[in-house]
Amino acid sequence: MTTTDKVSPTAAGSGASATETFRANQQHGAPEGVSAERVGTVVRAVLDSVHEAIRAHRVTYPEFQAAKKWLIEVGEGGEWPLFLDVFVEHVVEQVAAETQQGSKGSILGPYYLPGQQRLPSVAALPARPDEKGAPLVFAGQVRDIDGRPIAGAELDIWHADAQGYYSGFAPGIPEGNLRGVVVADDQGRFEISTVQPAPYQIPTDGPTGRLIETAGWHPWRPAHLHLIVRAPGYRPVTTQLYFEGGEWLDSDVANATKPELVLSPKAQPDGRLRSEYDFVLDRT
Ligand code: MBD
Ligand code: FE
Repeated sequence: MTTTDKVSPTAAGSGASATETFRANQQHGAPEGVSAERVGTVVRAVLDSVHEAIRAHRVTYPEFQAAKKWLIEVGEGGEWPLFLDVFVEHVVEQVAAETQQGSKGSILGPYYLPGQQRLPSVAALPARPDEKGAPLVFAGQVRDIDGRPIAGAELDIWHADAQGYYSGFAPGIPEGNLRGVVVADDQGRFEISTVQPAPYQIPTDGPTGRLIETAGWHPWRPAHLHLIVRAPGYRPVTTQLYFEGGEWLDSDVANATKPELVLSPKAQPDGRLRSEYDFVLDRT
């Protein structure tokens, strides 16, 4: 059964679909690259900081029980991928970025689906006949850190629609909509036609949304394109690109924006918005 067979009609269902997707993409057996020693060290440090917060803020029994109830609900609602990618992944990405040259990365988030349609270097992402949103052309070149074009580099791209919904994680959107793997030409060039996505709102009817509301934060991410750019012999770059002047750009709930990742699309004579962005990959 695929994820898209079980899309829930509620906004919070996107969390549950993200949990299924995460599980489906994990290797079976012991997780690779995770040692028992590190579990002891890191979990100890996390628990120590929880204990410190309890002491510093004089956390009470009713508060402890409320926290336990909420944690159970996050699991039952399948919102752990959503919660962890929104509130934790950006720091993991920062640490990982310290050892990688080339284009800036950003977080993967919960809505990546592997195995999408492969498309030529000049292509339109699969879209509905009446797809809403301003037409957008996204073009550029993939090069190595010495400036040489990388022929046949893949741009695995996915983004929300003009209502802020992702195919595979919201009802009524065709499978694979606004997703694709664009294969760059022999000069590493690509030109992708799509539509401008809307900002993304964390579902307000689930436990993550209720926490955000209760804490008085906002549930928004600025509009963004997701990309994984890859080529054999190079370290893949997982990133996101944002839009100049976009709402929530300076207060992303997921803390995943960087100044280098902001596009400035210009209107072309044909009325479509166009943005250029080049990627640089680091050798493995
Ligand atoms: C998103 O669309 C997203 O990109 C992240 C990181 C978290 C939640 C929703
Ligand atoms: Fe996203």
